[in-house]
This record gives sequence, structure tokens and C-alpha cells, in this order.
Amino acid sequence: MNTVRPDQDDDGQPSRAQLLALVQRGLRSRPKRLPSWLFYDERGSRLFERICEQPEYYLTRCEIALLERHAADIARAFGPQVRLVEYGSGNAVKTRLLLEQLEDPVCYVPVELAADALRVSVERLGRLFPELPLQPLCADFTRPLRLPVAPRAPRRTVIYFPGSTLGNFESRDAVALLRKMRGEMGEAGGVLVGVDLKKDPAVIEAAYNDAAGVTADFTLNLLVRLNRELGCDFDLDAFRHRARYNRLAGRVETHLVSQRAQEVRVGRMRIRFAAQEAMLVEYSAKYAPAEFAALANRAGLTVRHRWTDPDGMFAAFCLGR
Ligand code: AVJ
Repeated sequence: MNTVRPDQDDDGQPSRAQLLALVQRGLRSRPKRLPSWLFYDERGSRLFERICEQPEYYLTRCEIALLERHAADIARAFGPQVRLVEYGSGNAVKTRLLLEQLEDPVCYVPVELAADALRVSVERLGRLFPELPLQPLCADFTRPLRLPVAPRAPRRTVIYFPGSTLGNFESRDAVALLRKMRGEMGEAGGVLVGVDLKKDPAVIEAAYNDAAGVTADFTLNLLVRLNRELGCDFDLDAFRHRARYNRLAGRVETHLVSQRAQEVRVGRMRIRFAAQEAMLVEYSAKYAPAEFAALANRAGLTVRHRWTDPDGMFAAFCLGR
């Protein structure tokens, strides 16, 4: 999937022309596909927060339970005077649990493309840790980062990538992203990555098909966004959310399925959908611990530690060179 994002304007968002070109390319390819980062406009980000509160969506709760139990051990593994760089806007709860345990942290650098989300997380963390220097970076973490100069010399730079977001990347792109982290963390640095583990497929599928339909709304919001930002005319009643666990590939594959034969305007193009044609919008990969270790190895990284939540659903891996 096209998980690597285009160049951005100064406000960090792709321009309308870039967005249009990328969407047209995705809709002309076979099978049709759109990148999952398109979910996260303002409404999409709010819907994702509601997904995290659904009883079926175990990932966030398990990752928080993991940190509640193991954050002290994790912090000990990294040692004192860490510069913590987080990919994505920090969920205040997770980041707080980690920062509370770090000994004498040097600074916290949240990296986030959405300027409002970045501001919110900095305000929250600033209130919780008034002494800690915050160095927000409004940037796309899939691209090379220029990290701000730290306020004092850190012993170690740790890149924190929670939430199993790495699972949204196809394995080649995931390896490339891990390799990029390896460069940014430097010789002595480390990576802390949250990973959803393989488990009963019924449990996984339920997490992406909550009974309240929040995930379906989240997926369909992609079309709402394209209608608004590109003037498309997707009929929201003519597409359905479908999320299935592909055992062979070890991932949830989310599609938007056309409910009838139809044509949609996308800029100057008209895109034809057959009845029951499925457009790929998201992968969410699930890993066995050994599979994840092999993925890290391909990026030149080694698993130093692994922690799991009490139910063994979700893992945090500490990686080093
Ligand atoms: C935020 C990317 C980790 O893949 O589980 C939740 C996004 N998609 N429900 C995931 C998501 C559908 C989520 N990540």
C-alpha cells in the first residue's frame, strides 16, 4: 500500500493537487487501494479515540495495562537521561506512564503532522511534567527527521512508536521505517515499539468490527473526507466497511465494498466500481514474537527486551543495534 506520504506544504498537510493525484492513482490501480493515513482528519481522529473505548477494541487497553505493569522495567532498560522521541501525537496516558518512570529525562519530542493534535498533546504533557523540556516537531514521521538540538546531552535517544501503528505498514515499508529509526536514534539509541500479537482470529476480527459500528464510521469517513476535500461524489450508503483477518498474511485487511455497480467522480476522472468490488484501505498486521524479531533484524535491529500485558495480547519490544 502507499504508506509513504507525499511532500507537504508548509502547514504539513498535502496540497489538494497532491491529494487528488494520489487518490486518482490509488483508484486506477487494481485492486483499488487508498492509504490508511487518509483516515486521520479531524473527525477521523475523534472516531479513532472512540474506537479505543469500544469493548471489542482491546489494543489500547492492553497496551496501557502493559505500561502500568512494566513501565518501571522499561525505563530501567533505557537508563537515565533519555531523549524520548515519539512518532505520532502522544496519547497522554501512555506517554505519561512512560515519562513518569524515566530517570532524569532530557526532553520529550513528539512528532506529529496534524498541528492541532500536536498542540493538544504538548499542552497535556506540559501540565503533567512542568519541568520537562518539550520539543514538538510538526513533521511526517515516515520522512527523514531533523531532530531539534537537545537542551543538554542525552545518554540515549529512544524512539517510541506505540499503538501497533507499525502494523499499518506493509512489511517492506515497516522495515524501511525501522531502519530510519535506527539512523535517528544513533549508536547508543533504542526503539520502543508497541505491537499487537497473533491470537484467536475471532478476537482480532471483533476488534475491527465493533457492535456499535464506530469502526465502520471511521472507515467510511475516508469517503466523507474525499467528498469534502476533493469534491468527489461517493454515495456513503453505497459502500460498506469490511474487516477480515487474513490468517495466511497475519493481518486484518479492511476494505470498502461497493454495494452496486456505480461511477464516482474524482477530479476530472470518473471511476467505475463493480458490484461487490472491494477497495483496500488498511492493513493491521499481527505478529508472533519471533516474526517481529525477524522483521527488526531485517532493519539492522535486535530485540533486547520484550514485555506483554497480563493477558498476553499486546507486546512492547525494546530494540537496539
Ligand atoms: C491506530 C493504526 C493502530 O490498526 O488497529 C483501528 C487503527 N483501524 N481500527 C489499528 C484502526 C481500525 C489502528 N492503529
